Amino acid sequence: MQEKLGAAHLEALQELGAVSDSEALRAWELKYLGKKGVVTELVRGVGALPKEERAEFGKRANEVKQALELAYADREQLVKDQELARDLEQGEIDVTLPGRPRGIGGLHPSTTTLREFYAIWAEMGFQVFRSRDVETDEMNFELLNIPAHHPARDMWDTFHTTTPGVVLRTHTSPGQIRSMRELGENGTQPIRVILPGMCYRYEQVSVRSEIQFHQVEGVAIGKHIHLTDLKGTIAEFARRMFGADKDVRFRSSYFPFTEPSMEVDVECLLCGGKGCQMCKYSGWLEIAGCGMMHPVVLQNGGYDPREWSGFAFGMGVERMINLKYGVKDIRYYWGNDLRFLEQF
Ligand code: FA5
Repeated sequence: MQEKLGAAHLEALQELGAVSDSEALRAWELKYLGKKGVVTELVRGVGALPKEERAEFGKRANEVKQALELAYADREQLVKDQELARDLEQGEIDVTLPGRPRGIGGLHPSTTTLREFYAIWAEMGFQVFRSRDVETDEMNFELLNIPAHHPARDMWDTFHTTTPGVVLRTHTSPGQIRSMRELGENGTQPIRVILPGMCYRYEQVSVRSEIQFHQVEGVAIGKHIHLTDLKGTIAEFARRMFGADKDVRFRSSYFPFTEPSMEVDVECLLCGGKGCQMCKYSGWLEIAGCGMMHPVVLQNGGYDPREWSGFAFGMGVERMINLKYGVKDIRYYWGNDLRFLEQF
């Protein structure tokens, strides 16, 4: 076996020295190092040797294999260089051809849409306030008028961390409390902010629902803010976002942190209100939850609800992109499929 190995080594090196093109190179690799190659078979044959010879032979066989692999890599480089030189000489490569363009990447549709949001809301007097993704249970629920064990907690399936009382925010609403406390100067200043960010829910992923998605929250606090201000503001946003000809409607709803609470629908962008698959034949598409801020929440933010009032809203960004561009499956956003992402 040792002699066979030595002979195979020599023969392989000699043959490799004569190889001058890629085809012959591939054939050589198959013959010596392939699955059924000479050297591979020899290595495999170690089991047939007497026990005391196996270790020595195994070691030597590996050395030969490694040496041949190295020699192959060297030859491969040489053959490639020679082939390129030959092609250039024969004019098979046209060096005057323009180079292949390299993709430069682009912005994610959520990012471009968020930027669209910022521009529209900035024109309407709202500044961006950033709030954290990892929240306390107190901010995410309790201070928003959702005490422990309150049945409304079921509205938000929560990712808990290993630290008790610390969760991934299920919505951007905890930013209501943070913005009031940070910007309100102990409940003495009016505020008008939007709070964009990623939210996380322990939900069954489906065509409509992801476990992470962006929301944009809005908060306006002042001394004479009424329901009409909320309706006018949201309707104006929808007109700027989806087109001036689109109708908007408000439906009564329930959120523990607003009273009264509403959901906002915009006329279906696909069928213009006639009814289609996208709007489930209702003619309307939901774009936001909103309402007048609950007195308890205002108080938790440092404001006296007898003097101050405000409104808040929360919009789902990816669902809104779905509506705008007729995207049928929310899972595309984090699927990293370039065929989808490159369309934006
Ligand atoms: C809320 O999260 C409230 N915090 C909104 C709010 C804010 C109401 C301020 C009143 C005042 P809701 O759970 O409905 O509400 O979510 C708001 C929006 O987030 C939905 O309309 C939807 O567009 C989006 N959304 C909710 N869950 C998902 C999900 N799993 N995947 C993608 N988008 C979602």
